Amino acid sequence: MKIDSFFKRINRTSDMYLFLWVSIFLAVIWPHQAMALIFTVTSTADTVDIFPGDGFCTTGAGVDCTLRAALQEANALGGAHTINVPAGNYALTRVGTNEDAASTGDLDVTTDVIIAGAGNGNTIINGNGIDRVFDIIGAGTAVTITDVMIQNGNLTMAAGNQNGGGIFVTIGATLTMSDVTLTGNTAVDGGGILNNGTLNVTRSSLSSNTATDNGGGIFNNLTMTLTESTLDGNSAGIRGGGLTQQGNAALTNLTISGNTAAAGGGGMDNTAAAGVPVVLLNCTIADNIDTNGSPVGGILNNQTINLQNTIIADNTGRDCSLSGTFLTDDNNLDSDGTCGLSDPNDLPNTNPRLGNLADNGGPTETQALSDNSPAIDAGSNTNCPATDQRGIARPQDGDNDSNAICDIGAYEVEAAGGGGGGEVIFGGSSGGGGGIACSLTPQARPSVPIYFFIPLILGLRMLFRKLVEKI
Ligand SMILES: [Ca+2]
Ligand SMILES: [Ca+2]
Ligand SMILES: [Ca+2]
Ligand SMILES: [Ca+2]
Repeated sequence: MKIDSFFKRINRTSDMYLFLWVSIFLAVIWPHQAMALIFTVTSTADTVDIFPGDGFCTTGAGVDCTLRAALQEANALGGAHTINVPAGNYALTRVGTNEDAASTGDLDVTTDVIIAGAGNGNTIINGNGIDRVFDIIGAGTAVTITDVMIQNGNLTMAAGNQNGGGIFVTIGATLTMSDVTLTGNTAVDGGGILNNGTLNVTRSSLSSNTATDNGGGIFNNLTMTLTESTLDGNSAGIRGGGLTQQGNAALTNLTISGNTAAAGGGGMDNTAAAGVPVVLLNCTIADNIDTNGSPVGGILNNQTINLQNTIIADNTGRDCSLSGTFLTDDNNLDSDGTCGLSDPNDLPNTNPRLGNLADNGGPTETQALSDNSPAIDAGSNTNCPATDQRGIARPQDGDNDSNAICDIGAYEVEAAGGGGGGEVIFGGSSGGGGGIACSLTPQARPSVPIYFFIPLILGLRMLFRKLVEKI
């Protein structure tokens, strides 16, 4: 239709006001990009958004919002958004690896998003063996994942990038993960996670993940903090059953237990470059296995690791390799004398009398110290974290001599009679809602597409014409 004839048709006052009102209405309701949206997933189906970028998470099947659709919508809008994922089993079914638009295979995240489940036993995101589960993409992308289980990602059958079975973090991206269980994921390197960016893990369990090469639980290439978490039952076909470590790493209140590697470092393999800080503070590295002929079940260290208040014990073969350097800040314990512990308050060649990995309270499993463990009150209060891995306050007077001193390892024995501290209660799960389709916060507003201004422009033009006619 020609513009002139269009104007002739609508050249009446009522049409003009209609255009004005429509344009004002659209401008008001249209979400602006700078504001954060909150999407609430309403379906466990694995279907795509019908129109990514319109501000609404809608798959076209009724009003359902799926996890994949919510990510597509968030990615298309850009900015920072929140996706609440209620309890349920969210299995990926859209086959297609090496795709980065969240349309097939893994769930690609290219903008800042908080993905909040309803608890790591309730919200289960299942890779279903068709690809990895999450792909965190792009320099500056910051993603937070809480209160979900991530399982059954598998990349070993695919061509292309076969690393990071549960999650892959690209260069420049940041993943912050808390209260997450990551289990049963498989890849070539980094069965659970491969990190090329920044990885922060808190109060999480990485268990029974598999790397056919290195890093069963995690393969870290750049920057990583692991806090109040457990890596257990992970395996590697070559090195680093629990963890392969090639970057900057701060491990605090961490348990690495019962992991297996075929060629060294059942618990952990460290090849960070010289001078890159690798610090283990109040960690317990125990019962890890190396199936190699000259095994190092605990830590295979080819560079430098700084140990503080840390237990390395009961691993098959050797607790530590001889090839690297262990800088100890005192107050460490090993069970076979292989970790080079020589400071006055170190306890080399000492049985820490650890319990088996078990639920001892707190969000993750730990290995308790038995009542007569030599690790009790044998740590240093310098740099001692404010709680143990479970959230129990440190230090406590575990040997009942009226002197509260930090224990060695990730577990703090509570003082008899409850003196010396108490449990620190962490915030609860951020649960997903339910029932209502993709909900927008009232202030949620992406930018207005230019075509929404067309009625406004036409209306103003008509208003101008009317004024000219009256003059
Ligand atoms: Ca949409
Ligand atoms: Ca991808
Ligand atoms: Ca994908
Ligand atoms: Ca103590």
